[in-house]
Amino acid sequence: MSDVLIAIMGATGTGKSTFVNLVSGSQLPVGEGLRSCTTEVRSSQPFELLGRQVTLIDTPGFDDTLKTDTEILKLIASYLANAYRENKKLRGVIYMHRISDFRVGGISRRNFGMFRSLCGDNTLANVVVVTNMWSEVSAEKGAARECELATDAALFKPVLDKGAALLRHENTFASAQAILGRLVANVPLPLQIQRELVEEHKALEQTAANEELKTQEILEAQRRHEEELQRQREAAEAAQRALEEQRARDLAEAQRQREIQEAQARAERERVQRELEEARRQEEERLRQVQLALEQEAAARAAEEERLRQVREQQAREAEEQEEARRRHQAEMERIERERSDGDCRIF
Ligand SMILES: Nc1nc2c(ncn2[C@@H]2O[C@H](COP(=O)(O)OP(=O)(O)OP(=O)(O)O)[C@@H](O)[C@H]2O)c(=O)[nH]1
Ligand SMILES: [Mg+2]
Repeated sequence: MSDVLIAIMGATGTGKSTFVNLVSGSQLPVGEGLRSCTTEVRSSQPFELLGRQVTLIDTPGFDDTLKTDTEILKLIASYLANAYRENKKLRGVIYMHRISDFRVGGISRRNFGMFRSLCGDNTLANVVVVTNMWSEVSAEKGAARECELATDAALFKPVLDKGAALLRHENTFASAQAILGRLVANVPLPLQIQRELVEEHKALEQTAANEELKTQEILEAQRRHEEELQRQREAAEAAQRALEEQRARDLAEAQRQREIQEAQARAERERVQRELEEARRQEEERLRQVQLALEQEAAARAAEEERLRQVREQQAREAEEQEEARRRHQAEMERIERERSDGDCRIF
């Protein structure tokens, strides 16, 4: 029988089953897609390490895609309670965390919260937080994140302060063995959930883990509610934006239409203006022509009057000359008459 029992916990897809298979030679199913893979608590085949028989307990992560958190808690809690009742005590608990996660999001935090409430504070000396997937990040980034994780009061700092260790898993057999080597010689300690269920005979609903689950569920409901509110806010903002964009487009279109109409009106005004100009110019030209004709007519009339005046003068002159000639002729005739009369007298 194994004398060393070590549980592996952590969020789904963090490499728990891979770790178990690597070091124990088991063939537990390993996930490939995004779906959770391990949905039951499974034991590895026992293997020898440092002269001891070791069995690893692979657990499903909370936030499983197929099971609710309550179902997962029931599975893990009943497995651990049964093991404890059978006097199979845990010498260690490993919490797996991907160093490649660039953000420790809600799922990781919830899983770690559940992990803490399952373990309690008194067993933290037997806990190792294992970071893996180091091949997925640069050494500098990984080291910086490791430092952040170790000093984050909402994450690993409290457990490290209370005796837990933080170790790197290099995804090699030797690395896995080295991690387990830190745990195999531990004094077995009951986890909080085991004490509560077995020693204190609490119902699962009365345990700290269940309490944590409820808190997490409330937080999750709040988060979803806030997400929904945010979604609605964003939808309202998007609708408002769309409305404003439409209004801006309508305004721009109205402005464009106004400009077109103004341009048409301006062109029409200019056309009328040009026609008026042309008509005025033609009228002026016509008037000028009329004026010219009148002037020419006046000039012709003046010339005619001048000609008539000259004719009249000529006629007057001729009349005068004729009168003069007549008078001279008459004077001549009178003279001749007088001379003849005078002659006649002398004859007598
Ligand atoms: N690069 C790298 N990949 C790993 C490592 N460990 C596990 N993986 C990969 O991560 C994926 C998930 O591994 P699993 O062992 O199924 O993870 P799990 O924690 O058991 O997941 P669940 O059973 O769903 O809770 C698989 O594709 C593994 O090949 C590691 O150390 N480095
Ligand atoms: Mg698994």
